[in-house]
Amino acid sequence: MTTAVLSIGSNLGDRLAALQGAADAHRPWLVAVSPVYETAPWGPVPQDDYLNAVLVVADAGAAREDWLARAQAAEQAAGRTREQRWGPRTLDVDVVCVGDQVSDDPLLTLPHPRAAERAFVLVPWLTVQPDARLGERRVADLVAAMAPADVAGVRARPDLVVR
Ligand code: A4P
Ligand code: MG
Repeated sequence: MTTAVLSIGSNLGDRLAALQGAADAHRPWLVAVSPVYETAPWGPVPQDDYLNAVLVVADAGAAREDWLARAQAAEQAAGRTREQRWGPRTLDVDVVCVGDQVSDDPLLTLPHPRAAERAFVLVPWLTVQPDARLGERRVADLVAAMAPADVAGVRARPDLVVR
């Protein structure tokens, strides 16, 4: 059995439809879907705000590579093309963690190397797994240690729901 946490994000086109598409693509394994958040863009590229959410998925038969393959299939189904690193995209699906597995493979690094510093990953994740851990650290502690402005940039959108 592997349980994985996936971060989903969109800032191009119909953002909510893209997130819903990611949930639909993972329907057979879907355990929980976080609320939707509108988030200030992270990283060096100026771009529009994202919608972000987190999916928890589980599959007794899945290896970690299967979660990456499923994530990339969902991106392709959303019409994702790979252009600029950290640039705008119809759908990004990142594998945040697969159980407590650790990997330094550049094709699938686990836990995701930038998840711990991203409020747009950690804040939604906490809503569905309040006791979540990222490596040695509690996600709640990571959020508590973040700059307040980073956390404030992650705004709940209760009017937008992914199921
Ligand atoms: N890869 C390695 N480890 C992983 C993993 N754990 N999960 C490899 C997913 N992929 C992993 O990813 C590049 C390569 O990383 C893949 O071939 C895979 O084998 P990519 O999706 O092709 O490229 P990318 O998405 O441009 O790069 P990256 O590093 O995933 O971008 P980020 O870091 O996800 O940045 N701001 C807000 N507010 N919300 C966002 O969702 N997203 C980005 C994208 C930037 N700013 C954002 C958001
Ligand atoms: Mg990505």
